[in-house]
Amino acid sequence: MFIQKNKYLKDNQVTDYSVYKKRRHFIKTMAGLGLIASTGGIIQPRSAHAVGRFSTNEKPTSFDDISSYCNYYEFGTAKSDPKRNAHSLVTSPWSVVVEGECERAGRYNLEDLLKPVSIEERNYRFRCVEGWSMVIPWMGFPLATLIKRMQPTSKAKYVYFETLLDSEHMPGQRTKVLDWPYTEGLRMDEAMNPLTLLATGIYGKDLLNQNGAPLRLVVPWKYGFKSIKSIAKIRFMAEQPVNSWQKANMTEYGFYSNVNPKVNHPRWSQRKERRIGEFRKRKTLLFNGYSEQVASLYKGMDLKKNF
Ligand SMILES: Nc1nc2c(c(=O)[nH]1)N[C@H]1C(S)=C(S)[C@@H](COP(=O)(O)O)O[C@H]1N2
Ligand SMILES: [Mo]
Repeated sequence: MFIQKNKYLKDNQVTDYSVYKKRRHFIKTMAGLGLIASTGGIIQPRSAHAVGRFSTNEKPTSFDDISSYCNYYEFGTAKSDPKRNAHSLVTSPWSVVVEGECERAGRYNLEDLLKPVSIEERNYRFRCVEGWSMVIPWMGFPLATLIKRMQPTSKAKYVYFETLLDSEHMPGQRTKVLDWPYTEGLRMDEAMNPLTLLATGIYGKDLLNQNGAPLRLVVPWKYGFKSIKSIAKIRFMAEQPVNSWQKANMTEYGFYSNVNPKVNHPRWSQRKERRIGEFRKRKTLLFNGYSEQVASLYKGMDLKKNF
């Protein structure tokens, strides 16, 4: 049972996990009957709205799987390592440095960064480059909200992200598996797309450290490694940044990393995926099923070259 609520939710948006599950069932039933409009009590219009507008109604992966089967190399390279090791990460106090091509550069306390935003709930498909996928009920807010507030200049064409550099509390950083800190980047129009979230929670609960507390990126049409965890720095840039996995292996990992069943990884196919908790593989969908929202971003681009 998860009684700890997401700190960044307003009180009237809070539910615990058991209520959450009942509510989801109720929302689905009501939506099915066309009765969603006039419900009271714990059902938030916001949730119903979010479910309709951005969320998949596929069954969410269990909280246990989402928080046990992780990739967070700062805490080890095995899927089970982050859950075991990430307790050493200190997430409070937390601040985010904003720098580069913007008018509002500075160091922001997380509380100040989140105070004016409205946290939403969105079930997104999450597809890893290694061939597995999940459906995750994220809590978060659009990255676009933060970007607008920082007032990027006309030179800002890309947004770059960095995780904390702290080998004392991130034991994986004492090894050389990646060039630390972990970095990522998006083109400005990708960053501004309404699907792109900064997440603060999962299943109505604060993010656990292994899932990227206290603040992480979620880009649902891209492979999982683009969704950088525990963000400590955001930089507005004129040039395209290099991300950690590109740096590690340029031939295997690109800047765009859009989910695409027709563009294989050099060492394995990307045509199918295994949803965690299921046995039979599913066919992978172009842009992870989000074509309607994002295909226009890549019009005229060769997605085989820009992998
Ligand atoms: N800082 C940091 N962010 C990271 C990673 C990492 O190793 N370090 N791994 C990435 C990869 S490869 C994936 S698949 C997702 C996994 O997110 P999850 O463990 O919350 O499912 O996080 C991404 N973000
Ligand atoms: Mo990944």
